[in-house]
Amino acid sequence: MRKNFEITAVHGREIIDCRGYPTVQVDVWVDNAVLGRANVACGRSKGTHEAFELRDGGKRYAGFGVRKAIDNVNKVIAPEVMSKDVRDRRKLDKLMIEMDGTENKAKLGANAILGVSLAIARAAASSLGIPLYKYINSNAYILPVPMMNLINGGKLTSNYLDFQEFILMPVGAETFSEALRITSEINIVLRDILVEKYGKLAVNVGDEGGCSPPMREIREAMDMLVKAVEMAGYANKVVYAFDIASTGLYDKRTEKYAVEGRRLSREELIELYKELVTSYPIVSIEDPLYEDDFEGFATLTKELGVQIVGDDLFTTNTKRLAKGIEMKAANSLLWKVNQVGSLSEALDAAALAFRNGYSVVVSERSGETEDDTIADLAVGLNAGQIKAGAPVRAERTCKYNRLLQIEEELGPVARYAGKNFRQPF
Ligand code: 2PG
Ligand code: MG
Repeated sequence: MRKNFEITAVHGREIIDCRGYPTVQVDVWVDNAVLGRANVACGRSKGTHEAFELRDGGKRYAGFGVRKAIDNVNKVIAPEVMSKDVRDRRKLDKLMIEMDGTENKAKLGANAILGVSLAIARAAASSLGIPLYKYINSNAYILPVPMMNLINGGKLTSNYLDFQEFILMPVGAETFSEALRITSEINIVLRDILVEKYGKLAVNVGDEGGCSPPMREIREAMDMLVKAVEMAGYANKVVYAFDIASTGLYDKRTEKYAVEGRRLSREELIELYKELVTSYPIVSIEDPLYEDDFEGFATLTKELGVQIVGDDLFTTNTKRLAKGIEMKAANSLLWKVNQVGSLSEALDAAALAFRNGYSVVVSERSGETEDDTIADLAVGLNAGQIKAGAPVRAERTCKYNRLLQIEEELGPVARYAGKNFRQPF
């Protein structure tokens, strides 16, 4: 049993993410012997209300460098955190938040603070000799349903599909490993039928590893997905979801959404969702409306009767989530640690969601790295759902592969959320 939990070094470095943009990596050492390392992911279709990501500007890396954030880690945060007890995770997060002093972490950068926050959590778990998911929650046992973005559109790729993510959820599997196998098998079939119908360019993939076929129509994408599912023999095990990322489709001036070459009002868009939900077994829709339209979200949540997930709407921020709960806007929180910029605040947002009957979807960013932390966090929260892209490309598969390890490690205790994904415990 370790006796010394003192932080003996904190070191940040600039690395690149899966899109080749720089991001922050932080090493936290405990007792000169135990390392906790974490990378910060980056979004592309970001919410306006996310915490501030500090970038350098200038010529280097086309302005996206993170040397200033790294300096903040090494020269500002490190001296304050050094010699502290790594198990005081919450206290250390609070210290960094206070050092920053701004509402949105604009001074030190959310990317700097989060890098340290996650590395501390990892270092604490390792120095206690337990996996991260157990460190987050000693009663962690639920393996999440993977929300697999098999067809990419919107800002995540360069085709003409307006909706950002066409997602498959293998809720009928018995275990996580079966869920992963089912989705991979479907993805293999999907690639084949896309090539057959649209030619080989159709299986170029978007940022999250999903195919990016040259389609325009939502129903065309859905029909291909459904066909692949049927051909693979899993029609009774799979349901569907969308991330619309609709803020990217919204024109504030005209208050209309650009969808399939039309300009739709909020009401017309809600009608479209109703038709789609009737035509396909769609159980979840993320960001169906513009990020500040709490009222519209409330109407839609009442009328649609499926899981409505707030991503840009809430930005993992307890204040925005509390407003949503108050107004009954959405019924699910998309949970992204870098939207708020510290693990403690993100955990508070998840707790608030659960307390109020909102489900929680742990999510990657489109700009991920080989870091698999969110897999542990999803199990740690017993969240029941994880969104980590298609089951291809290492920055996606590392999360799914880590979940396989966790499932094995938990053994008979593990339970796959399956059809209970909205209320897994
Ligand atoms: C989203 C995500 C991740 P980004 O909109 O949910 O799927 O994209 O990280 O670009 O915000
Ligand atoms: Mg989203």
